[in-house]
Amino acid sequence: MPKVDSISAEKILNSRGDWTIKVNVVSDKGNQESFSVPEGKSRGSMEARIINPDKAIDLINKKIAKEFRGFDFTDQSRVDARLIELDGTKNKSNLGSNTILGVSFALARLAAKEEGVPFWKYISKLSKAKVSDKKPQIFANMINGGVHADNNLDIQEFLLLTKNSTFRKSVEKIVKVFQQIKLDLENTTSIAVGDEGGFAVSFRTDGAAIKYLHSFAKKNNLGVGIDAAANNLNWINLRSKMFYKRIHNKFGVSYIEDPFRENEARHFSKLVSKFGKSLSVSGDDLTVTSSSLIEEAHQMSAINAVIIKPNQIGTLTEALEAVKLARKYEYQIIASHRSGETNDTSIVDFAVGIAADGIKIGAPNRGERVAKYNRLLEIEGELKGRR
Ligand code: 2PG
Ligand code: MG
Repeated sequence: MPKVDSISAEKILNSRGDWTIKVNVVSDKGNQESFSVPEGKSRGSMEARIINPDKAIDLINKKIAKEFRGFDFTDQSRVDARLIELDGTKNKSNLGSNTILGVSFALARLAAKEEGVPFWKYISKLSKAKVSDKKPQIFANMINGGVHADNNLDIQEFLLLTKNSTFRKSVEKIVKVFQQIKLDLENTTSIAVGDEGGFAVSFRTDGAAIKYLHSFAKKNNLGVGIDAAANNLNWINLRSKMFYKRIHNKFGVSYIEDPFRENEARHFSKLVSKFGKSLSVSGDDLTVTSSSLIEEAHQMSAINAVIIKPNQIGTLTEALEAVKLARKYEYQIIASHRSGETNDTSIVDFAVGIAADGIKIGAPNRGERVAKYNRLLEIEGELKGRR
């Protein structure tokens, strides 16, 4: 059995220019892998706790490296159970979710390398998913607002959704439309982009931004969605409800993430019962990739779609458990990057490996997002045995 030879961590920058950690691992056979930890800005209060990167690095270099030396890292559930045990808290506040996720994913990547398979293939074995070059579809951020952009929009993300296309066709379409929008906006305003690469321009209203995207969606056979990220939205719920009804009926919006605050599950439920399958009501801050919170949401029929972000929960194994539960309830599953990213592309392999229905990787713009678009293209080649 291959064993851990060394684990070390270093401080690197993320896409916001904030410090994060990169975890490097080496096996006793001399194979090496690494993983760089992303960080969200609009976080749910129940997410596992991040700790200061300097402290995380210290813990990895001094404590975790020692604990894992000689450890068989090919059993991911044992790796993650050990990390959880070492932490000893419910919300990972002792070691920090960034510390734990860094080690969990770096060792999973190393196990894939040891087996000589791409990371998505390793994930698909763990999740028992049937991979294809049509899963995930891209939920592309075209316009950024809320806390991710310095404009007048309250809604955080305005998305275009590809439909039933291969990775290459999806990427090509999103890139084409992104360039069309850029050309169009350039005529009237200076172009700035938000944290996830979507245009950070101002519109008369949030509804006007959706109407604008809808015109491009119609011409290009794309869906329209939003992440309201309502924890940061200071609208009264009556206004939100009327707004969601209008954008669904008028502009065909078929995906709404976090339509209400994380403590307002009962309002989520009303949306689900009102629109049924025609609208994906998705939990992000509501469910934070936690099986117990997904279960709670299920008890209340609060969602029919769910965001999966491994760093919200802290280990690969727990993220896969959340996926399993979401599958059992037949939810639409959307794997997601964070707004603070690095060039690490593991989230794309994760999404392909669990055969997610969708993936959020921002716009085809900004290096850390482009890296993920390119990884999707690369994986299509690997799936077809061309690599
Ligand atoms: C979200 C995410 C990613 P953040 O709310 O879905 O798009 O943002 O990483 O800031 O939580
Ligand atoms: Mg969200």
